[in-house]
Amino acid sequence: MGLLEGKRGIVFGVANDHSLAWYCAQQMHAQGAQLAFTYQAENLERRLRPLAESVGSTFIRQCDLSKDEEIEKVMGELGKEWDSLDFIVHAVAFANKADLEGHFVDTSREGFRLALDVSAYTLTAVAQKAMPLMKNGGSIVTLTYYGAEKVVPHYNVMGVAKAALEASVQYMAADLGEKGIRVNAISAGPVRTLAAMGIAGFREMLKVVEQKAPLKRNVQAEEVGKTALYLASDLSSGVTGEVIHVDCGYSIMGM
Ligand code: 0WE
Repeated sequence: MGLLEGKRGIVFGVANDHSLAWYCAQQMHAQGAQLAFTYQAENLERRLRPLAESVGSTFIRQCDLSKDEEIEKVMGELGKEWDSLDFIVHAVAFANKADLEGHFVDTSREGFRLALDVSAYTLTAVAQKAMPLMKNGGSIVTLTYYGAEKVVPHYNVMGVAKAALEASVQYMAADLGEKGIRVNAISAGPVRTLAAMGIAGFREMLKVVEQKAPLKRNVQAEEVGKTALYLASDLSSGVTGEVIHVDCGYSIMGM
């Protein structure tokens, strides 16, 4: 009997088979969950569709999370297929490449707005529009990064956005607790995904983690997926408003 038998969830943020969202989805599917997926832009459907179908999903929709109408439309359509929704995986972030290269202090108003809108506000937007479907309580899981807590060179406006996301997790957990909805974040160590590709010095970051982290290695995407499974399942029934570090212990070290 799977941990998510009879449960239904929607996953935002699968770009390809390296995506952390995809590792979450695989773990959840393996434990009996039924899954729905969305993709942000047309060119991403070609990648997502075969993955989603491989875990038996029939609900695959385009949804630009920066548009309220699109979120509402998708939730409306989901409500026609499913009478309730049990969990949400939010693995969505974006900042302009230029804002991840120079100094944070040089961030433009528009770059700041974009990063916070896509990387932080979308969690609230999705929860808001999903609320009518989450009739039996549920679990909302998002992904964050250490750059929210401490300065990571070049993470810049994304660090500020993740700080807003982590604060949103707490406020949402407080609001939604009475409905039996839990809201948590996983702070994942760096993983080679599309989002990490082309980031100057990413390889060096992986080496630093290997040296400094208590476990003396980098985190595996599957380990992030397993934590998402725990958070979506009844195993974590007493946990809400939390940021769980899945980083081989990196964040506990002072030096
Ligand atoms: O949250 C992230 C990455 C988020 C991200 C990545 C990109 C790359 C391509 C957001 N927006 C964009 N925009 C693009 O145009 N991570 C935790 C991975 C990451 O990104 C970094 C990191 C790490 C770790 C950027 C600088 C420094 C470290």
